[in-house]
Amino acid sequence: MLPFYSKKNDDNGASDDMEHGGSSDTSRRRRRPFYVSIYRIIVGYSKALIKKIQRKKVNSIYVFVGLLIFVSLTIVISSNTSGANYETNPHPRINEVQKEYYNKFTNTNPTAPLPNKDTPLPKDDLITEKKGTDNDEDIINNEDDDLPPIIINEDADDDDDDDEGNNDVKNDVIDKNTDTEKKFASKKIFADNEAQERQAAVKAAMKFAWDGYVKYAWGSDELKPSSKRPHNWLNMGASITDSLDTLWIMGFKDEFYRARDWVRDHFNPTPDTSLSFFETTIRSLGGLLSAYALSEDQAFLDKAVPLANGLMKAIDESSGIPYAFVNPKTGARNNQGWTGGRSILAEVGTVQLEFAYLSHVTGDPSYRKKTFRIMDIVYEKNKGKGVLPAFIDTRSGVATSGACTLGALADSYYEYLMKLWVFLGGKLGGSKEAAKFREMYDEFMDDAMKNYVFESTPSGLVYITDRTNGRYSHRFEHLTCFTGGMLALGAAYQNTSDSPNHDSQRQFNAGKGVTKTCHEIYARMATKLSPEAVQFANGNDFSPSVSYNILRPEAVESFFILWRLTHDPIYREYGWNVFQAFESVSKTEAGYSGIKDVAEGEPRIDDNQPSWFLAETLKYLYLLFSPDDVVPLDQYVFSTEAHPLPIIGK
Ligand code: DMJ
Repeated sequence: MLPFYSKKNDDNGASDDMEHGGSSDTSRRRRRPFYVSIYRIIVGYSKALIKKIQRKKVNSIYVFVGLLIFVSLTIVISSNTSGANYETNPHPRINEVQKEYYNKFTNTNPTAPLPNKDTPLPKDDLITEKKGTDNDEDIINNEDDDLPPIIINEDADDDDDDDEGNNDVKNDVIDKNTDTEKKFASKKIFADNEAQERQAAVKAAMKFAWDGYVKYAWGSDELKPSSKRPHNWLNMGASITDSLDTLWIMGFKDEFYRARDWVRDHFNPTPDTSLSFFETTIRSLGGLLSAYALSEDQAFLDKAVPLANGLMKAIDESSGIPYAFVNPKTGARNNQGWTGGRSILAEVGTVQLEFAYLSHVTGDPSYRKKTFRIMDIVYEKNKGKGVLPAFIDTRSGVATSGACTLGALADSYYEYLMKLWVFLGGKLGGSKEAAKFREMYDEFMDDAMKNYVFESTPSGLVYITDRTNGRYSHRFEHLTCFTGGMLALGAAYQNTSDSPNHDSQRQFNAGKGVTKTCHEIYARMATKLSPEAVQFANGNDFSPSVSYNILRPEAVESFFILWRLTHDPIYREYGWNVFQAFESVSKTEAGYSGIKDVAEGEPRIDDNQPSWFLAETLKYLYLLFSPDDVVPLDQYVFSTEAHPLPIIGK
């Protein structure tokens, strides 16, 4: 394996220090947790008790006090230690999944020889986009040869006449006669019939998955498609809020309005229970807001506002950093024990698009101000460290521990820095605020490109890995496949006045490289489905290290973005291959299910249809086979849960 970036660098000490628990003054100033003090008292007491026992001087008062302290200590430790209100986490699934990431991805115990700083530098041709590639016909290059290829969709209306008589396409969009809906009336015909057929197949898959959910799990979070039962973990009807915009975009009008009725009549935005700030924001609030943006139906905003007001209580007033869980009614909030009572980078940094859009449509700036402040604090408190450790001290905003990664627990923090810049109009010149997000993103991506991007042997597959205490794990998660689209979009949209000194060409190529790797990971498995994570090793490319597949969207998300940016047909082929694997392996009687091991000849299903399959995976596949003006990238930005929100900047 070879480091992807051609420049040798010696300036990564900051990150390493940080990984050791913080080189900064802030970490030294941190107060000793109170349970450590209690622990010390107990040890002292136990020593005294043992002496008494040895001298046969123990009496019943001593034993009673001892028992009392033991029981109290057990309760204190098991109920978490973040300094907020501690509640038992009512969402075991989130705990399970996140804990699993934590254990699997922070444990560095590589089984194969790993590359290091002395490993030879990469070949130039892998990191330099050359003119004369197959893509040249499909893309319009910037005048400056050093900039990445950018698709200019000037002729979006030119084909108007061509689609006369193309009934299938017209039937495919909602035909209610409002301006908003007209935006989704496709004006361009497909480049070929094949794309149209594939789009129809994806649409049929959505119908099948949705119908199963409606029949067996209506109103619950998710469908168990094999046992045909509901599954709840957020208790917010997650599949409904997550699917609204997909239904709209695909033209499922009746289904969309039935879901709207459920939201209006049954969705409780302020339940008296503990909610995940992040999951509820991206699946419920994001889904409602996107549905509002597309349909302009007030019912969605009427629920989004009280939901957001309750969720905002997760933000600690003094530090400005949110806790992981909040009760929207009482305001009680807490972090989880397995994070050491800390907040998670991806969770604090992946809510801003949703809240900023809410400010835009309500005219109330507080949602935007408070959530943008989170980004400012995290950036300021960790300036110069490069790619950050994934755990954040809720009281200070300092990134304290965990792997430095663009993957699990951190991923969408970086995605949102770039997308906030797009959302605020950065691509077109934007505001100072937009430029600030772009600067943050560029700084992190510079470090990522120098220190986290590698290339495998023998196949030269580009991948991005994580680093803990200076050691690379060389694991690559399916979750990290989103970086393909993020890097490519960030590079293609780069605006020289906002980020003059960053190597967009290299980032664009890295994005393409990662996207190709993600397809390869699907293609090399017996089931043609990607495992959750692979381990790269010298001379052997990769092998699965976490074998399940849970219908995640990140690979098809990157195929979609790269398709829109390059129009290279390879991305449609990639997407079609993955879709066919879902059809042949993951489809059950009533919906689509994750599988337990992608390497098994006869894969066992896990009996869960995650709401992101409807929100993201099928939506991105559908858009991959759609004309460019179906949710055009120059007008919409996709949230991390693939909910399109209109770009509000000029
Ligand atoms: C989704 O909920 C979102 O895409 C999130 O950002 C990451 N994980 C899942 C999909 O894998």
